[in-house]
Amino acid sequence: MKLYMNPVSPFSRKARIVIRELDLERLVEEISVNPAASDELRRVNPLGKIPALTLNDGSTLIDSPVICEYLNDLGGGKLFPGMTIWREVSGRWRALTLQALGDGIADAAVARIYEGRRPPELQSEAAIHKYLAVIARSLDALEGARFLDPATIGEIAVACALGYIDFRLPELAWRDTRPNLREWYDAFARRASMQATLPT
Ligand SMILES: N[C@@H](CCC(=O)N[C@@H](CS)C(=O)NCC(=O)O)C(=O)O
Repeated sequence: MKLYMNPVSPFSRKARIVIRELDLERLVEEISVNPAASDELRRVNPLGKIPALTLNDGSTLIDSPVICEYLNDLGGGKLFPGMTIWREVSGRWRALTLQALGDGIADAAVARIYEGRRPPELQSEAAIHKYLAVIARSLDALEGARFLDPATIGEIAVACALGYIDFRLPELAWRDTRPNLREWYDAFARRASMQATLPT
């Protein structure tokens, strides 16, 4: 299998963490691409986005939640809690909603960075303000969130979003006003899978 990714992309990082958490490294070749300039990526993913995972039968999976759930199934993981009569059903929806919140923060952070790369006369202050407001509101919500151990895809998605903000938007200084989130993230960031996938 080939994972089209980039070492800075928070969505790619989710898949790369799942691969490492479930010891799937020898099954997946990671191919670093620039999504803005890779014809090969556009051939496998018409959206031109990373991550994309090509399977050995020639098919392709796109969108990090889909790719991560496939990898979780392949590795027999528990990162996506199931819905059985034995298990608390809400566990699955909590994990998926936390993933959606983490991905939404990453979406807003990536959009803010892309906006800043446009020619100054085309940049929209209103758009940047909106992206930053989404990030701030969502981080405030996470300050009151309950994070689980063992972690799920929700915890992984939030950690990838925070790692991206640290890398690209350190001026947000999100730790200053969110001590609970800081304490959880700083411990989570010590995991081997997080250390092996630091944005570079
Ligand atoms: N919902 C997608 C988002 C993926 C995404 O936005 N990836 C960015 C890089 S971090 C990208 O490929 N951007 C290129 C573009 O939008 O043209 C996912 O979860 O995989």
